[in-house]
Amino acid sequence: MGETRENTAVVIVGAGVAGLTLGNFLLRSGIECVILEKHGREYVERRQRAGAIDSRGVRMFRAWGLDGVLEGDPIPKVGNGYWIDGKKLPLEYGWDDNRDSIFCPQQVLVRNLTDVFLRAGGDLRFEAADVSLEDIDGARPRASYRDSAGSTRVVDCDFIAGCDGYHGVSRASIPADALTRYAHDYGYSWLSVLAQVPAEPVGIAISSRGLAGMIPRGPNASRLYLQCPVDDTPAQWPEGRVWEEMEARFGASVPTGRIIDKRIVPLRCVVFSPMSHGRLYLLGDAAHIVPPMSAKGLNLALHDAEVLANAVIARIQKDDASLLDGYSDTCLRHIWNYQAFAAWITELMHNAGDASYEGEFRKQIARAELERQCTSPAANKLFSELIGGVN
Ligand code: RFL
Repeated sequence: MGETRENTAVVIVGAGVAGLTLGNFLLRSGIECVILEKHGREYVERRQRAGAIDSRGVRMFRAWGLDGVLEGDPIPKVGNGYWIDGKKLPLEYGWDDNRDSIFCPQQVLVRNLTDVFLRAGGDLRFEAADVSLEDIDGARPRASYRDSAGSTRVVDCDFIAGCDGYHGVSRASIPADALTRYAHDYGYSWLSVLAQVPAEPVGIAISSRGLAGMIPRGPNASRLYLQCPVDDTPAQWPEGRVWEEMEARFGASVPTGRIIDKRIVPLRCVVFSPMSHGRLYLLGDAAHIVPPMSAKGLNLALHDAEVLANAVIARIQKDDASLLDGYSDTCLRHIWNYQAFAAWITELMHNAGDASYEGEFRKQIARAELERQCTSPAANKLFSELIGGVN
């Protein structure tokens, strides 16, 4: 098979939320880019994961004239509830008063971003196999891959955006000694379940059996979360056990439905620093992981995409490299801020329930803090602003 050689300004590896958002921002700004995605379109658009776009993310899409990407498969406007030991918390101050944040299933956002990008003439190549990045330290790095016909293609560019998630090739292309990995494991996992059932009740249950959550992902789809030991496997959670445990932790009846996916997600924080090397820039899960309790992973990916888009635009259109030079520092400041929030809320919600991990003393502290959050307007303001991403 032959080899095709091409040129572009930016190669984006990965058509997830970070890659597609960046691609759309660049395309709207007249900057050429090619997105390389290893999976097929159908697979990418069906992957159900996150569902909450925080206030900052919603305002960002509005500012770029792209708020239409948040529409589709509407989820009824629902307020979150919180249960402790089977009793619903009487919230004197609501936790969801960050007005702009919305529920938007990740696959809806990905589908819409893909449509908008392709309609605007964007170059998005699915089923790009064996992507490899070369000369990332040089003036003209390149990405090579095999297309679906088996031909090798090489794309030379000015910059590469590594948006290919935690297990992608981008970060692995950086010499290991050039990156520092900061990580923390919480010592427990979530069984994450996707079920064909409307979310009812909606919210988080704190119980001595462990945390549970039920969050809408569409009119007839929900994500269920059940805290479990790190060495649990999905096979240890047959359907009947999932529904029984949900009811026991919520202390309320939960409608049952078909379970379509079950996986164990360890709760951990990871940050790689710096987030760039030569002309390769890391975005989203390729550079950091936050525990799902914080619902910030997707939102951090959106932030990275906007920071890099503005930096590349300044570099190409105004010959100003300062934003690109500061890309890693700018993102890391925001990421550590969100990591601080993620650590706080993860420990608060889990310590208040099953004391077997952190002990009774931490449990009582967490319960006192929860009560303060529910009854103190000052504490609640802090919480709302953090969860709304207003900081
Ligand atoms: P993505 O979305 O994983 O996209 C990466 C893309 O790169 C492709 N890829 C490659 N392409 C080419 N060559 C390669 N070698 C490649 N390797 C991979 C992949 O196919 C994919 O298309 O990463 P991105 O863009 O950084 O976005 C990150 C978010 O997806 C992630 O942080 C969130 O889903 C995390 N997350 C949540 N975040 C929130 O903000 N709110 C939530 O409520 C929330 N819930 C969740 C979550 C993650 C979950 N899982 C699966 C761990 C719930 C769950 C269950």
